[in-house]
Amino acid sequence: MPDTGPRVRVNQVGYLPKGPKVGTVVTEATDPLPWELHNAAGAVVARGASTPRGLDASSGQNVQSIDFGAYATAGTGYTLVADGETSRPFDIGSDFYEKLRADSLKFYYPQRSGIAIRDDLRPGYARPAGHVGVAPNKGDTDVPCQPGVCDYSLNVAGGWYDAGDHGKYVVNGGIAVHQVMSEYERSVLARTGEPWKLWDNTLALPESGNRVPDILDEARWEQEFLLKMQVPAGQPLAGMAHHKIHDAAWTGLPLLPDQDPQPRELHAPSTAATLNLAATAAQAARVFLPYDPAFAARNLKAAKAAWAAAKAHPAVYALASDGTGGGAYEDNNVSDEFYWAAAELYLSTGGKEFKDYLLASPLHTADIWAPDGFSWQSVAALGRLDLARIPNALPDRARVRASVAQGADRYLGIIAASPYGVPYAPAGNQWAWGSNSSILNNMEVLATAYDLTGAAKYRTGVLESMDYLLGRNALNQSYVTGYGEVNSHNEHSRWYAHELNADLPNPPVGTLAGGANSGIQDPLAQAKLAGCAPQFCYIDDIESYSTNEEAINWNSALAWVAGFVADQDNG
Ligand code: 9MR
Repeated sequence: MPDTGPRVRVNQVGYLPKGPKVGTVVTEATDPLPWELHNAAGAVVARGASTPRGLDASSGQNVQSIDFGAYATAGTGYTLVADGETSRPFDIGSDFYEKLRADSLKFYYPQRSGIAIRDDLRPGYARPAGHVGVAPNKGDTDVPCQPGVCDYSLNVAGGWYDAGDHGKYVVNGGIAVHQVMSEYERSVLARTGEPWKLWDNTLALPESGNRVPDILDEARWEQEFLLKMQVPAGQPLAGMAHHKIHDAAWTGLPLLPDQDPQPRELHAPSTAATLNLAATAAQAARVFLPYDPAFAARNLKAAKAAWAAAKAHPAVYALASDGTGGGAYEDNNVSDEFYWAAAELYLSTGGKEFKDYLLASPLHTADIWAPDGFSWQSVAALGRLDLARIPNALPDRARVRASVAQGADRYLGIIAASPYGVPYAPAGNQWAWGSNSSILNNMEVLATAYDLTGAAKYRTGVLESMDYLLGRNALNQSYVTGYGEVNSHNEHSRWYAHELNADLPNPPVGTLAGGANSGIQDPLAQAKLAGCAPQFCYIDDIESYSTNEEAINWNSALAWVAGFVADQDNG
């Protein structure tokens, strides 16, 4: 067992003054325990008795919860005391969530491929452009297909590196850029949104000052890449999208992007990638329309071509076996990708074809709110959430909106049944690779239900769930770099490899670690964590790629939720 510090667990970053405040004490006691809230001077400012919650299956711990929500005075350096133990310190306030809104999005700029990272914009993170054709890189400006896949090459420079590797994968880029654009759309539309917080000059980007919201400048860097992955007109499978582009063989750590000597290869097109392109390009068409109508039109054209190509080739699957030199991102069920793409195309065009497709799809009325959340492989919820959130003329829109609240009610039930209060209940208690993103994606459903209904229980559910990610958990640590007294900061990455080379930085503040993963698929985790209860299947070591990587689709979930939470400081 690792040393996890004091047995009283809190959100080590902080609690909103007008939000729920829950702590957790790990204890043998089964009767309620007295607790005290101390301010920074050590004075007792609140007290009460804890609530026994019983044995937590995700940690193997007996726990009790401490509700100090009635205390609402902003300040720093609070601690919670119970059972002879004092928690790590925390704040009551909201500034930290405003900072997290920006930091979780600032993560993307130094994740960019094809551009030098400027030190004036990210002090300590400057590095040369990766994969622009300068030796030893083979470059992404002229990438051939894998042998036998096609006989052309494409300029696919740019985009975001997927994670701690140098690969670029359309399905994972798809969900990530969608969630970033969706954070923007939510903020503009939501009752409690503060869209100006995402406006120009908010993220310190090369594009800042161009009168376009910085969040959209960042999204565009990825969307331009996704467009480049489309099979050109005149070629076999024209209109489809190549599934991915990455190294021919896996590389080791550390390795800066510009130092990667591996040949780069385009992998075969897939229906899943094609529909990710259709969905994100359709979304980009409406999101960018006020800022750059030509870019919007280019996206709409690509989206329609991708949709037609997917209809013509509906079952071209990416295989699990294609995992040499990069992730497989396999998927052999694309009904959910069709549904999501149809939803985005309908929302941007109002077209009858897309409306008819949606209304005929079994997924349109199915219960799609899985206890383990949506993911890059399972995207029906992305369509449903947008059909609920974004104004449209669907005849059953009221039912669509109600279905989001039904999903959110399921996640509230999961929180209530979880002694730590985590909105995540994977089958067989097997926590997945990237579980932190699954938790955040369920929080996005809760948050959307709050935006749609105004029912306080959903807001409470989101805010209490945030505690798990920021320290109220079995390991007593925050999973966001730079947030919380003890936080993940050695995430697996080839260039944030400070643990291996002191000249390199740790990941930037606001980087989310993948999180507890029952599968522990990497050798380091297998050596150190064998037999772990789910919450203990995590180690903040750069070698543990299956529990501790950083990734664009995980930070997009964090950013989306951080934006929502930052908007809640008004009440
Ligand atoms: O996030 C992906 C997870 O759902 C899969 O189970 C796992 C194994 O296939 O791959 C994860 O994605 C990784 C990708 O394959 C390569 N780049 C890093 C990604 C995050 O670990």
